[in-house]
Amino acid sequence: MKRILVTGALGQIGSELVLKLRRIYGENNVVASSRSKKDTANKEVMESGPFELVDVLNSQQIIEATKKHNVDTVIHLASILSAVGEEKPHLLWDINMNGLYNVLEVAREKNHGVFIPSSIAAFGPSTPMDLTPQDTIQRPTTIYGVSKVAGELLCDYYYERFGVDTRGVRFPGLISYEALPGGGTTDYAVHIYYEALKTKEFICNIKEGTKMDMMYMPDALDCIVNLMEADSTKLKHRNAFNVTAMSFGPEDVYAEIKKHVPEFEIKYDVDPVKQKIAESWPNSLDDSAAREEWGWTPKYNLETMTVDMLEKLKEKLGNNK
Ligand code: AKB
Repeated sequence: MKRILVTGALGQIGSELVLKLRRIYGENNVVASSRSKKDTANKEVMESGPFELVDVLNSQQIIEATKKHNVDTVIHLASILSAVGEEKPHLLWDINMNGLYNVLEVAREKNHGVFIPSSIAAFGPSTPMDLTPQDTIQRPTTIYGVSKVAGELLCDYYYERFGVDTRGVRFPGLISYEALPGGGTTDYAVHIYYEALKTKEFICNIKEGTKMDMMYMPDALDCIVNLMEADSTKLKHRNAFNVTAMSFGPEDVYAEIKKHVPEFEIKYDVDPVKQKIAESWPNSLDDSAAREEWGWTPKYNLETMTVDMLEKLKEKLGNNK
């Protein structure tokens, strides 16, 4: 990667990824893009290097941005997540599928690489739930999951048929302190940290005992960079690598936070839609293909992530007691 365009750059992943990429590849070589400028967005993402307004539903805007900045890689993050998808399935299909199609078509014409995140949502209730294999049954029951499976296949097709260098991972729930996630099922695992410091009480919308794979954002960012920099000849899977760093339920993350915030309390008020989605996803993934093919290894587990999250959030919330 030398000159990179990031779509959806003001979201949870993009807000941190753009700054990391600019540190590695140079400020002017990483173009942040978004459909609109958000007031709540990290201004540094828009101001520390090139920024373009790109709606992924508008191919012309993608072409203009890639041409203007002579891009060799697009990291395509613009997407709608699982819970919002169940509220707005048509919008999800439009953005997740037509947006991806437009990005892949521009990549085919301009001959550049693409990173596309898939998700644990690409699995469903008939998938083996524990140590879910890399290659297994994929019959998801959410529109988000359906779009992810279709996206994985489309990316494989663009590689096989047109030689587009497509690569991707199946991200688990991502935990971070910079930008909040928007509309996912795993969002509780971010909000719990904020509430532990802000109100010392968290009302959890996912049932006790519901295990899902999770990852701390610094590991997720390394995933993207390391996979995109990996030797192409070593990749057998290319798209949709299982990756994980930890697997936990709400009671596990609560117990870990409580070690640092003893007065913290949790209550449950389960959201049936999110709970059904969570139960349809794996408890834990087998990510050995990513480990073997491009050396994936996470740095953080629940314990070390919790220490870092609480420290960074205390600074952010001005709560240094
Ligand atoms: C979601 O919960 O929708 C996302 C995901 C696991 O893809 N965080």
